[in-house]
Amino acid sequence: MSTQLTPILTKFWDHPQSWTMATYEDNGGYRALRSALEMDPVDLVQVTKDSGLRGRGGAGFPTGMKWGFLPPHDGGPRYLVVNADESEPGTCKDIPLMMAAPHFLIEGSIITSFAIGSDTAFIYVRGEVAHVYRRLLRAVEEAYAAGYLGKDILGTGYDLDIVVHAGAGAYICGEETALLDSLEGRRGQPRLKPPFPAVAGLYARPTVVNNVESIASVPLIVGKGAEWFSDMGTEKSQGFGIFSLSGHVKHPGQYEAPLGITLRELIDMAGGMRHPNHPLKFWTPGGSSTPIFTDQHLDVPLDFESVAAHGSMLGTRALQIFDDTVSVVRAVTRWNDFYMHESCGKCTPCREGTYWLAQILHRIEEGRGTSQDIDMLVDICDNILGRAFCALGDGATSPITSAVQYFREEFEAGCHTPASELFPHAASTLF
Ligand code: L3W
Repeated sequence: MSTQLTPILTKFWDHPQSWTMATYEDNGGYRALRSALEMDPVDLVQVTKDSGLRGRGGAGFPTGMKWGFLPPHDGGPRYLVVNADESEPGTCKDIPLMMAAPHFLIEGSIITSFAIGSDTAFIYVRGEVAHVYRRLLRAVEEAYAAGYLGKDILGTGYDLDIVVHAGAGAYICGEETALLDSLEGRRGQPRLKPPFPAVAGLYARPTVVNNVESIASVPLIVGKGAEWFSDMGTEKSQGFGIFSLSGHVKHPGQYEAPLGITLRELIDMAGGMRHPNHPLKFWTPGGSSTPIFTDQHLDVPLDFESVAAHGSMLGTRALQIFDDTVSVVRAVTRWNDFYMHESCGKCTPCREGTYWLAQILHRIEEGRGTSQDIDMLVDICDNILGRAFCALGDGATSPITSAVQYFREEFEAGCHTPASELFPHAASTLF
């Protein structure tokens, strides 16, 4: 397996006009669309299955299989909905991708819509990122003007409209069914599954919901072939992905590489740790909703299976890197504050649980913890895990239980010493 950086989706991000149709076409853009529109949609689904592409939004569900779950066409509407509500703490790949090269997503959306027999696609983008919304609107306009969208695309008789929709900035709307509720004009709250969106999604019609990076990868797979993609990565986690490195490395940013690369290799590519005297202490493999890792995990291949085998999740490949100036208690407390704030309130374990966790975590962070607090923290997490309505509740517990597992002594110190005294140099930097 190659462990080199593999600039594919990120290949021309440095170009001064990288987001324009002209730059995209100069780099081979919209050629795959021409081939795709000549193919049988069933074969397009098969190519995607054969490539091994798995959802890049966190869960890693096989993309082609998801498309294949749509029931046979009954003549009524069916939809593609792109989840562009990137908001998992530390995740910063879809927003830069949409800013730097939005036409990957537009071309991928057209090919996917054709493959699943949809004539309307929605891109649901975070409301806070108005610049991304504007960039997508412009890219969609360009695609209409070039005849890639609208009626009779490229003379093939296929019609497609893309609607770019700005959400109102709620983390829960990254959960696919809450996103659909929000798109329908309701308060975004998760729906019971099943039925999965593939069967009853937007307006109760068959709907494919995919992440931005998944859909942006489709033109490359169609253009270069399933084997080109499946030759990269590992046996079960094929292809490449964008890894977002943030925190205490010299050059934080997006690094695109085959799945299976290790954090050690990525840190080298990012110029090493920020300060030579401050080594890596802990990190998240897939955003703050995944159990944390430590320096023992530097050589774990970053693919779905290997990360899971070590007790965490590849998630969104949001690698937040913390050196030894950081209090793990403080980091976990901030993450939990985020989940408490973002809990939609629909289910009790998440709504009340994150609030209870906040009370205890703040006590420990401030050096006022009690001897029962750590056990109570773990007990509340155990009672949220698997009992919340959606993944937000489970995600909130992951960093806490893993932090107690690896750094229990820091939580114990919080029974008498505030984190600000234990880690005096961290307050003015990250956490
Ligand atoms: C039809 C079946 N479809 C599963 C579909 C399902 C969905 C996909 C994956 O959570 C994770 C979460 C976060 N028939 C199906 C089926 N599907 N069985 O497959 O489903 P699921 O439930 O495994 O995952 P999910 O609910 O999509 C995503 C984690 O990702 N995460 C990411 C968070 C990122 C954000 C953001 O930035 N906005 O939220 C980080 O780790 O914790 O575990 O499409 O319909 N039988």
